[in-house]
Amino acid sequence: MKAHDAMYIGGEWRPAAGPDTIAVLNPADEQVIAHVPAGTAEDVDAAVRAARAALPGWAATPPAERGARIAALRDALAARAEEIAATVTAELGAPPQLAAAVHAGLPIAVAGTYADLAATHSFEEKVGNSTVYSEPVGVVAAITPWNFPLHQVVAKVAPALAAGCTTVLKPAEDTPLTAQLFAEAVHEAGLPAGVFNLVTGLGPVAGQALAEHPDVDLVSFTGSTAVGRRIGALAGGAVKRVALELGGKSANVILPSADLAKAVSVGVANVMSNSGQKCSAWTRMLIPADRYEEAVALAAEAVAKYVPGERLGPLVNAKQRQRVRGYIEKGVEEGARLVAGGPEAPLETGYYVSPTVFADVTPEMTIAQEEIFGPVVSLLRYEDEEEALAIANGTVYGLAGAVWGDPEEAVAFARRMEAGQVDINGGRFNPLAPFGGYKQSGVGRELGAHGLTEYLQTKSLQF
Ligand code: TXE
Repeated sequence: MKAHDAMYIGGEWRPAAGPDTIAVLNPADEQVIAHVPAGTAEDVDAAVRAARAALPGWAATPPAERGARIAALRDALAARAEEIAATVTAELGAPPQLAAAVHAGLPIAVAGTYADLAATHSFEEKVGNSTVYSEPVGVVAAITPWNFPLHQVVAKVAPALAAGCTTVLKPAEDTPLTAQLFAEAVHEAGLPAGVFNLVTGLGPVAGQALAEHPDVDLVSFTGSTAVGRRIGALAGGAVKRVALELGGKSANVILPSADLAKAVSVGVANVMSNSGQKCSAWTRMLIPADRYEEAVALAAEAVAKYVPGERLGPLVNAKQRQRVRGYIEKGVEEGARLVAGGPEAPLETGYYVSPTVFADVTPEMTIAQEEIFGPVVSLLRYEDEEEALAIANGTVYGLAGAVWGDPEEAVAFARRMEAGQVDINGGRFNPLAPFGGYKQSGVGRELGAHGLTEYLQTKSLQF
């Protein structure tokens, strides 16, 4: 697989300060496909300096012109769509169809929304005798995970650029090749040198150095709750802005008035997609007690379609596979009923986990409380709506969810859920809708105008 043996800093590919490299593996066959440089604090510092130097010029560029550059970036990504999909398949293991439609297609659409928003957003408003200006926050550090290697990057970098900020990206160590392709697209789109910089490297080294860097004004992080807490504490201590997108344990609430067969099959598909490596996955299916066994049979039928190595890809690495298998074992230990799948590896090679369905899951079980991040769905029963709501809201998380049933009832229920984004009767992805968590799922919102606002600060002039 093609890889740059360098960092993208100040508009050019520069050799890393140190000699260390990171091996990139294909999780489907466990083979090393490339090496990329492991950045150090020195590389991070060079990248932050380049971003700082580029800030005044980019911040002063008229928003419509920033929008035109982002549109060129969108086009450069679109021209590479096939290469992006193939790279995501190689370093994440995503099945080709998913890689093309979601991993390449979705971020290209999101980049397009920010090309438009930069041009149309109102960066100046009159409030009584004041004029309020929305100005860029400054130098943005983006620290991203591996589960959606391009989307996570675009969801941070595109709004930051639209706002007039300059950026330093530290992508996940498992998926740096897609990030390098993004840097190529930035270069081709003709963004000014230093507006976007890429440092590949390990979280505790390059990521930590970036999060701690005194000349970074805002840290936008997506990843584990443990690291998110740490970054939040660092940012708080330094009084700098922070956006955190952390875990989830979303509820898929099937009301008595729902089309049960559809709700169950779409619900299962939602958790199997990307092998369950999705913070918004509807991992807890809430079913009316009198339809419970019917739903269990439907879920078993739906999950059988996800054949490992075909429609179901592997997990990203051995550590994640170990973690997910551990949760499946825990589910069995705590008394949940295994309806499909289990902890045994379905294939000899590759970090695959069997698509797994648990029935008789109760709200306090570990598998109903903690984020598993694998192809595992838990079926819970409820007696009435109040109980369903208590279960839905009964975790520390509050990222996403779904409600199925009569539209009015479903909306009324969704309004009582502690979650940042809820799909009604299946919903449809909207790249302009804000995405982010209530409670411990995070701080801030991504996508659309709300996502843009994260990267702006306001100044008011009184007359
Ligand atoms: O995440 P990490 P991991 C959850 C999911 C998963 C678990 C562990 O439950 O099973 O987290 O995944 C960088 N300072 N999510 O271990 O370590 C790291 O290099 C600064 C949910 O892969 O949090 C990478 O770029 N940065 C999730 C990024 O943080 C540090 C997506 C995420 O890695 C750092 C991924 C440090 N000290 C995992 N340590 C979601 N919300 O979508 C690591 N990093």
